[in-house]
Amino acid sequence: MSTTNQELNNWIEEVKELTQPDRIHWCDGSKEEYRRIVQEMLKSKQLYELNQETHPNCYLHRSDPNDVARTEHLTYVCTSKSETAGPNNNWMSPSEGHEKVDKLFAGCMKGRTMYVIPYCMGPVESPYSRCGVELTDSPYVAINMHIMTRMGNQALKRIESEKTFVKGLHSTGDLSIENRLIMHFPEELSIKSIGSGYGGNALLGKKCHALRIASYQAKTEGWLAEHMLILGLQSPEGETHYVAAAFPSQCGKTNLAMLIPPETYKGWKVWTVGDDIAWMHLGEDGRLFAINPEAGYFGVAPGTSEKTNPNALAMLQQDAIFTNVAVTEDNQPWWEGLDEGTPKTDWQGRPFDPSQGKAAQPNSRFTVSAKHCPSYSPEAENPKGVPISAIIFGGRRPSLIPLVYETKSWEHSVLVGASVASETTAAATGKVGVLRHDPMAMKPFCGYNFAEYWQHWLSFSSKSKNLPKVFHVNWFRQDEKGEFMWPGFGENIRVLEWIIGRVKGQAEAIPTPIGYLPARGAISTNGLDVSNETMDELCKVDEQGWIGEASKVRTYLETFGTQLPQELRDEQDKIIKVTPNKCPTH
Ligand code: SAT
Ligand code: MN
Repeated sequence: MSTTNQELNNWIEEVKELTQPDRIHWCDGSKEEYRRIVQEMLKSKQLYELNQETHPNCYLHRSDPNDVARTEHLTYVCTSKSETAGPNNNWMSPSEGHEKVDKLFAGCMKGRTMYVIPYCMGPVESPYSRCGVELTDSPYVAINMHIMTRMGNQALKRIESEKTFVKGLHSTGDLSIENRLIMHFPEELSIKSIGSGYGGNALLGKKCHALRIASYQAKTEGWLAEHMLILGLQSPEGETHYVAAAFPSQCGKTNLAMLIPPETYKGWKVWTVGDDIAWMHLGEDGRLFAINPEAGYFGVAPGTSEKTNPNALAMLQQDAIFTNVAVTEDNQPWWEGLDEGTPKTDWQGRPFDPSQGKAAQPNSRFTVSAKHCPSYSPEAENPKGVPISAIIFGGRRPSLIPLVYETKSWEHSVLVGASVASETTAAATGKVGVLRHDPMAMKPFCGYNFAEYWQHWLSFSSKSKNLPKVFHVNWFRQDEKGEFMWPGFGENIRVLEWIIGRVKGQAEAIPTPIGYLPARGAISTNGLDVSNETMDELCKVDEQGWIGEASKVRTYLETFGTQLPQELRDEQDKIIKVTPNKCPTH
């Protein structure tokens, strides 16, 4: 097969010469193709069949044990000037980047098949969607891209008429960390990734394209590419408000996006538009409209249960790929947090022995089509996107940060987004549980200098008077005993209700220096085992604590030097006169 797009043909020829694959397979995106690749992978033991009675069409993939998460220290943004990438990215010049990575690509596909995967991020009919082509020697990537994107013929057709696409070259290489590099060339709209088969490093449509490359494009074109879930909250009166929320990886985006209201919230319903990425454009009326560029979920398995996310459990009963989970005696997928079953084999295929660690890898994942989610919103297919009433930022913060507060202005919102910090998780290699700055939950994903990114966010207030209200939430506050103070999960709808109440000008709030906090009783605790004292504690401002927090944030922001937008300093000074560098950084 080939295409009428000469640029694509030429590029494939170049890559063929460099990587020397034995065969080339053009993906058409059909169900038959998916089944064929699965069959081949079963034969070569890259996939294992799970219990087909309980989990029809579900398969297990086991990664190389040193390839189970994103490797941020091997991820680069290669731009002609280092300032473009900024202190928030690892930088290399494009010429050095190509040279280093091409050496690793030389001959790497010998004996392998190269899959050509044309894909479209977003509904194929949407003017906001963007296409790419991933060339990969990984059949695991091919079947995951089948689920995660609109791919094959439909995408190729759009590429042929649109004539532009992001070029993504991927190979698992030898899977060794020494020979792993994830390189982005935003100025050339291209990606080169080698040495890892893991989701965020290898499914190039996701973080590499839809966040790093897209954020760079979004800046020049006047829109936003964000690490945000999108949900619709429908009230008993039938009114639906859409909300976009940014939390770092493994902080519950998927659970919030698929929330099922508790008994006390009869008549309420959450619709899932997306669980990880939002592309937002200003509409004619000045509202922000969001599309989910993805077509599936690549979610964290551990902790997913009947209590935390029953919708996810339901959608994982069929047609799912599980990566690095454990299996039970009767061959069902298993992970820590599930109420039923016991693991017989751990994620590395060994008989489960608790002394060797957890049964499922802490960053084990599922891949499943968005359409299988019982709360999937038909609006996810709307080419115009959904209008966003509220944006929420959040992170894992055991202390200080209240359950929820609303910002005072758009400028303050950008400061609050830029100030997001969170404890690290197993989604990236490195130590877990360390507090790190993660502005807008984009630290690992912003394809250019954060200082310019904040400037870009600030610019929206001059373009529209109809922007969403902005909030910060924290589901993870702990008491002195280390117990979570807020029940979270389905009960988070109480906070969403207050947020939408604020949007409608109905819910009560108290102005404080850090923003508007819920008035006493404004968040319903009806039917909840949370005392008034706990609610007071969750919704109070600890002034001394905030002075320390602001000081740490300022020290971090000042690392961006003269490029840091003055508005952010001014906003902080409005809250408290901050002296940076007095406190040690996080
Ligand atoms: O990077 S992944 O997309 O694989 C998962 C995550 O960290 O959100
Ligand atoms: Mn994510």
